[in-house]
This record gives sequence, C-alpha cells and structure tokens, in this order.
Amino acid sequence: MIKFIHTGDIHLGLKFNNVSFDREKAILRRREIWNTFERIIEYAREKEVDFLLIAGDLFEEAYFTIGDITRVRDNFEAVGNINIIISAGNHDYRGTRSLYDKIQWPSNVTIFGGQAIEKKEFNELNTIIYGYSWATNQIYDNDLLKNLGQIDTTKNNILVLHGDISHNSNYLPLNLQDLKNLNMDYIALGHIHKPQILADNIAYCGCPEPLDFGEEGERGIIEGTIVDKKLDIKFLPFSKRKFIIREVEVDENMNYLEIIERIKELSQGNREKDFYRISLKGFLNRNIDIDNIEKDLEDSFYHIELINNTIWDYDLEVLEAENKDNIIYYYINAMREKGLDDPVVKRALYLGLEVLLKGRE
Ligand SMILES: [Mn+2]
Repeated sequence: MIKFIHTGDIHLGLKFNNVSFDREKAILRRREIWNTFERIIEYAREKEVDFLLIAGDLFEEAYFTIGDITRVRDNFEAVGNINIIISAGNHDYRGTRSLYDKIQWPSNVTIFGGQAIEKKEFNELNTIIYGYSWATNQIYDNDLLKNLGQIDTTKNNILVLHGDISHNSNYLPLNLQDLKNLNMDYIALGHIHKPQILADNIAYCGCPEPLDFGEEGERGIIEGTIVDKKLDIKFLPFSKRKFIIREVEVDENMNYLEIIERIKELSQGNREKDFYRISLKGFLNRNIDIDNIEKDLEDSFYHIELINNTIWDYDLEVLEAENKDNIIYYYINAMREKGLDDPVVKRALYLGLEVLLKGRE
C-alpha cells in the first residue's frame, strides 16, 4: 500500500496586485498561502504519507527570492521520510535560471526535468513516478505522452503533470483520452485551479487557497491510496478562506436596517473568514446610501464589497407634478397605461426615468 497527497497551484509568493481587497489584506493573504503550504506539509507528516505530489505552480517565479526557495527546501527537509515530487508548471517553470537550480535539495525531493517525461523508481514502495517540468512559461504542443514507452504494470505507476485538458491551449494541451490510454494508476494534474476528478484515476487537485473572486467554491488537496493496484482518492477541503459571490434582492419598501439584515442573513460561508462580493438588485429607496451600508457591514464581515445594480425608486406623483408639460410626464403616463404591476414595465419605466432625469441635469 502507498499513501499520497496531491497538491499544486499553490502560487507561493503571489503579491495580489490586481485584486479588489486592500493592501493590508493582500499582504496577509500572501502569508496565508505560506501558512497553508506549511499546513499541507504538516498534514502529510501526520498522515505518514509516502509521497507529496506537487503538480506545478508551487511558487511565483516573478516574486520569489532565494530566501523563499530556501524556506520551501527547509520545509521539505523537515519531513525527510516523505518523498516530495515536483513537476514544475508555467509560474515556476524550470528555465535556465530557475530558482529550483539555485540551491541544494535534500535527497527526499525529486524535481523533474524539462526535456521529456522522466521517471523515478521507488523500489521499496513498488512505485514508479513519472513527471515533467516546464522549461518555458508556454507550451503550445508536445508529444510528451507519445514517447513515454511501455509501463511496468506490476508496479504502481503515477504521472504528475502540469497542463491543460484542451485541444487548443498555450499551456501544454492534453487530451483526456490520451491520458486514460496510458494505463497509469493515477494521474495528478495541475494548472486548473478548480478541483475536478476527470476520470477514476485522473484529477486536478486545484489550488489549496483560492486567489481571487474568480475562484469561488471549495479549495483543497487530494488524498489517495493505492492498495493492490486499486486507487482510492478523495478531495479534502483545506483552504483558510473562501471567495463568495452572491446576489441579494432588495425592494423599495426596505429601509436601511432591513437591507443590512438581509445581507447578513446570507447563509453561505463564514462571515468572519470569507471574502464576500454581494451584488444588490431590485428597486432601492432613494434615501438609502449604499456606500454607508457597505461601511456599516464591514464590522460584520472579514471582507465585503457591494456591487450596486439596483434601480432607484421614484416618487411618481412628485415627478409628474414637477414635469407637467414635458416628456417625463407623458412618459410616466404612457407607462402607467401599460400597467405598473408588471415588473418588466416598472423596470423599464425606472430605467427610462434615470436616463431622462440625467438628460435634464
Ligand atoms: Mn496555477
């Protein structure tokens, strides 16, 4: 029996420059990625796994230093009885000046090369691990899989690879059927940040910590065993925080406090920990200041941002009285005749009024 953990796309060192949260949270998020990386190693140690498979994008080459890569090395060295297997990806590609080649690695760490798929045998574990590191940050086409040769089916065979299951990609295009045909016991993929089990024996682990609002949903690692050539894998949520995007509907009869309460009622996630982006829709009472609502909610959420997609509610009688002889009056009346009980008509009226009133200014 062998036990392994499959991770990848950790993106250690990422600076979070293009995110909607502030500088302070960006700096903290960078540290959280490190903490989660170290939690994964700690978890691997507790579980006494044989292999920690890292399917690329372990770090961000652009922001990484010798000090950072040394910290990675020291973490791996501290778990000397776990075999650490690395196939570098596009963000940590193993080019001629790669940080991977700037330091001495302990004997439990294997970093694959970038010419062809390489293999490493672990005889005492009856296992062969195949892998490949990117040597450049884009790969348009490849015949990596074709040159793999026969595999020894008396052993456990695992392939660790960073690539894109897609016909047309600049990021090492892969074909799912080609991967299936390899007859590997497990294929540990990296690159796609959303965890996905693609076949009985093929999976993207996804990133253990989501990086922005484009990465909603559970994030974690994959734990697996192979017993008598029989694979068992399961996804384990592992992220400290989640990104959550929700729509909240309001109406013109809701007051300030009711809107705040409705947003707080969101059952999804954990307000103390997660990043929330709430888009408000529906009609909004004209007297309500959304910016104030956002500020008031900041005490109740770790991070909240409001997107205001509401339409201002108008006092039609007042508008009519003020615009007796111009288009606004006739427009309101024409729409009244269509029936304001119909939400589509009402929405059209209010959107039209917004344009007309803006034109008047
Ligand atoms: Mn990635």
